Amino acid sequence: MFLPNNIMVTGGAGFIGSNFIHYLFNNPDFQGRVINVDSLTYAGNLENLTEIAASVGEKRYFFEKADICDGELMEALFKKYEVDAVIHFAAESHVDRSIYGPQEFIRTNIMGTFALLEASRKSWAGRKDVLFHYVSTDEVYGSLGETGYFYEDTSFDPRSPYSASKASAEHLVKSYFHTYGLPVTVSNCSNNYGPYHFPEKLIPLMVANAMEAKPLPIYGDGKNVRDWLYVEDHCTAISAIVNRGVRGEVYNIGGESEKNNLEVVHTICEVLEELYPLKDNPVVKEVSPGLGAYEELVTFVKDRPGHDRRYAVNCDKIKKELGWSPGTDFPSGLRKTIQWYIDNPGWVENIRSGEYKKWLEKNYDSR
Ligand code: NAD
Ligand code: TDX
Repeated sequence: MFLPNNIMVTGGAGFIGSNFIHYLFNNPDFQGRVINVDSLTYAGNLENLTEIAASVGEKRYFFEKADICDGELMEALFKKYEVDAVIHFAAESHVDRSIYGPQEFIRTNIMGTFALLEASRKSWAGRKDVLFHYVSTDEVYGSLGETGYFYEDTSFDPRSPYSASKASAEHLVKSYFHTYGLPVTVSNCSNNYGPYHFPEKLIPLMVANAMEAKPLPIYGDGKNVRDWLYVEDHCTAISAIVNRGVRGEVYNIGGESEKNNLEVVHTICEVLEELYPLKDNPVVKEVSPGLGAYEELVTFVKDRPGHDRRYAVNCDKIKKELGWSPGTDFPSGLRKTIQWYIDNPGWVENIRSGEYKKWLEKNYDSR
């Protein structure tokens, strides 16, 4: 049973938000409505939701092209749709972009969250049968050495403008619980991967580049560690928190799948060779006929400034208290993900030939 009826999903045209909307409509227990509020930045892609718009139609799925920083508009949408839950994904989400241009991160991630909190507080006026869920990140906790884990009570130590903006917004969300009694929950999640992942992030970038025989850029020594979570498991975790989580509480979500970047890229190359062998790849045949293995495309490049060394979350709390656990292990999740990119070449092509390409040309020439 999914309790809220009218769920505002912010950032629903992005990677995790669109997967969450798919998850909701694939779940027979959910009989409510979804209002997808997204301003369609470079990362927002309505193509992620074509099937939903077609299958669910206009009775239960609504798209509103809107900026979350516009508080008045947010309030009007609360009223129009009688919103009783907000699942707040909308954000500038890419660490590298936050290094090149932090301003939009401060605006959307901090000011946008503030505007939504205010809209919730005013519209819900003390109601307790409502929920504001903030999708935060494990990056707020900082960087780990070779051992240890992030726990829900680990002190914040953000290192990039991205993680600092997410931490700042998370503080605001918690303050609205304590000060105004706004029913909130927060989740701090590790690195997601899966379908519809924008090809600027490690896994989709490596898959898409390898398929096109382009270099696979590894930052620094490639030994930075991330804990990988299949995106569908993130959706089930959020659903558990929304339905059963204690209001005012924070839950870590992780995949219990630590890998360093070189391991990830090596596995991608291996799986790709199995699912899409070089000998059957028309682009490779044309542009790089002498290529002996996808792995030969690996190129070490300058390190990311302030590159966090290791993230690893302890997620015992959500496992014990809400009975959630990650259902997909890394090998099978990665296989499904790579197969999705092989089956959907047009999705990447549309992105790479549009806004993203223009941005890349302007900002990333030096790589
Ligand atoms: P994404 O970049 O793919 O999607 C973000 C979406 O937000 C886009 O559709 C974009 O158009 C929209 N958006 C941006 N600014 C907006 C604004 N001002 N108003 C309305 N919409 C706006 O991001 P993602 O990877 O899906 O991440 C979603 C959330 O999950 C983010 O809050 C991120 O911090 C968090 N998170 C992501 C990961 C991960 O591995 N991707 C891990 C932990 C937490
Ligand atoms: O080209 C690359 N080469 C490379 O070596 C890219 C894009 C990344 N990397 C490295 C940097 C990181 O160590 O791979 C690792 C993963 O990088 P990203 O995919 O950019 O993710 P990360 O910086 O870890 O942040 C992600 O997880 C936490 C999401 O983008 C965030 O939104 C989320 O909060």
